[in-house]
Amino acid sequence: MQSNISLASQIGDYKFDNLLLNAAGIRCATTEELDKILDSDAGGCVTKSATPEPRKGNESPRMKATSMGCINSMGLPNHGLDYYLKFAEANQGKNGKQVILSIAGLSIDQNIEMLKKIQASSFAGLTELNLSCPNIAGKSQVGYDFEAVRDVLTSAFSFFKKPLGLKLPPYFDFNQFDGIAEVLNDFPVTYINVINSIGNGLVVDPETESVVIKPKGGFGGLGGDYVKPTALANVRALRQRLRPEISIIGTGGIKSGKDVFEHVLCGANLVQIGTAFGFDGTPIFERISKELTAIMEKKGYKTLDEFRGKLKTIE
Ligand code: HRO
Repeated sequence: MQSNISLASQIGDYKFDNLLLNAAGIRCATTEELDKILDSDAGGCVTKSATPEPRKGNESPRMKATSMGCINSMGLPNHGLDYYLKFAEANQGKNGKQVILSIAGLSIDQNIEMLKKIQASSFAGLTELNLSCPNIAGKSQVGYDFEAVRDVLTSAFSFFKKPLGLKLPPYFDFNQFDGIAEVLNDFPVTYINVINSIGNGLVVDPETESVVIKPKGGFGGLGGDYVKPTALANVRALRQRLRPEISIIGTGGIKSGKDVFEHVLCGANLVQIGTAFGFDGTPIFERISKELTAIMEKKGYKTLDEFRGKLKTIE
């Protein structure tokens, strides 16, 4: 039976037939993996965050699945900006699907250098500037330093005229929600993506009496069930504080249609799936689409707009 329920959404001028995307970093480092996502039910794909040159990343073991999700300290292994930019130029808009190009320089200068290259290229899609990688030893997450965020955006928007999104770390205090929103509202940011993994968690194996990943003494970014309430809080708190023109991608703890429904209720325009996509691969996009459609059907919703941001509070 043909459903009259739509999972279509939009960010800026960019239309997505389905609000589900992969999260940067999971099964998206090669063109083969990216092609697979574009061939699935996802509304588009996001590339592994790129650095100016290819990187091998941190030493293994650098990712460990747990019963509640995963911990990683990959350290930005990637094929370098040229590789992903070429893919993005060739595939953006193909079959009505968007390619989001993710970049994560190790300094402001590297980010500006990459944005200049993207500005000069034929790529006309969305670029996602990752200001929240928790796994580079000796580098703190730019997203926690609001003056540094202001500096990078001031430099970027002095020449970058294409649509720009920002991948942000999780915030935990109302002062942080207020502080980052105040900065972002001063710039023509197209969207934000919240949240990156919760940085510097520690998983302990009591059998071996050891940490489970090698880099940084075992500290790494948490994803999966651990992070959903924090992700929902960030989507909600920032939706309440950002200019309405700034869209929000909700990322964190999504493994079912119910999880997507909750992210949209908090205000997400699109959502990205990381840990669970790592576990299940591309069939997850069809399964979650069906689950979300069933929830909407039961509740009598035909579009995401009918419930987006409409989370109720208790009087
Ligand atoms: O590559 C990584 O270690 C990594 C990145 Cl860039 C990121 O943004 N988030 C994460 O959990 N891992």
